[in-house]
Amino acid sequence: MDSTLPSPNPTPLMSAPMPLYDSMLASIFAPPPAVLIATLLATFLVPIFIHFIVFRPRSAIDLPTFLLVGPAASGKTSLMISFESETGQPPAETRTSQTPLSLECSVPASIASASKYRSVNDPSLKAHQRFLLSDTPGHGKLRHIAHSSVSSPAIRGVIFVLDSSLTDVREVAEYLYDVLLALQYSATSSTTTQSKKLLVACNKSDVFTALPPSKIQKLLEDEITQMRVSRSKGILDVEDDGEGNDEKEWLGEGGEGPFTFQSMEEVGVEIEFKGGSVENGEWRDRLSPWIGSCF
Ligand SMILES: Nc1nc2c(ncn2[C@@H]2O[C@H](COP(=O)(O)OP(=O)(O)OP(=O)(O)O)[C@@H](O)[C@H]2O)c(=O)[nH]1
Ligand SMILES: [Mg+2]
Repeated sequence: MDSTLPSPNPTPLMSAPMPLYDSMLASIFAPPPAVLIATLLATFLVPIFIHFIVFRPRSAIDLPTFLLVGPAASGKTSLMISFESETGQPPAETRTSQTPLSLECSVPASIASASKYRSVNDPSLKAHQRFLLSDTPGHGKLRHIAHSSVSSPAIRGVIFVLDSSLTDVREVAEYLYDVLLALQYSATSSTTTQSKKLLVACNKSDVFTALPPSKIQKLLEDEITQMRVSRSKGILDVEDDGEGNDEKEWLGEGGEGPFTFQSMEEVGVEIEFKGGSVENGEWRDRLSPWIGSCF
């Protein structure tokens, strides 16, 4: 019978939740200005923020880099600018470089070595493989800029630009010797088996005194053979500590025979020679296959 009796005081029980409910409704339909502003900001800014996180463009720093080195006035800056230009034509004029400069360039993705495993119908083959072409000053006093970058792991390949007239073989050979030594050291101390790539670009082939790349290669090999002996002798005289420190300065595998660029493959450095002229707009076509082979 007790269950049928009305509750002694039902009103407080029913009306207790009402103020809370009302206040919630009131705050939803008439929020304080601070909450309104915060909500509006979040609504507009969060999607924009997510968009930039997800679709962030690849920064230039992530791109593989090809380094241009070589003696002063050999045509490094001209080559870089002509490669980047749509027509492949040389710049009107250049000045002696004093600071490094990089330009973003590209080659058709279809010539990148990794593309040989793709189907011919793969749409990604129509895209372009982007990379940075990085110019360095060739003046003797500024060569430390190039030397500090040559063995960097970020460098995908090194392009040594020389003037095909080869008026001073010794000067060119000395610079090349240092570049080769840095690449050899980097290849032999690296944990990966991937070899270092060097292209010797024999520029200014349009000039009538220009020598063919095969002749330049032979002259440089002969010069480096002599330098290798004299440099190793100098080191032995200065620091003959009997611990074989000269090995670090010896180019290529041990052995007293003549130096050849081919022999550098044994120490993990692959070298190729190519001739061409910025003036005739030839380098884009001649360099692209080699650059593609480095990917
Ligand atoms: N005839 C001819 N001249 C060229 C060629 N390439 C470059 N030159 C000229 O060579 C000169 C030097 O070119 P740069 O590109 O400034 O040489 P660089 O190697 O950058 O020189 P540094 O900045 O001093 O290291 C310029 O007057 C160019 O016009 C070429 O293929 N043929
Ligand atoms: Mg320059």
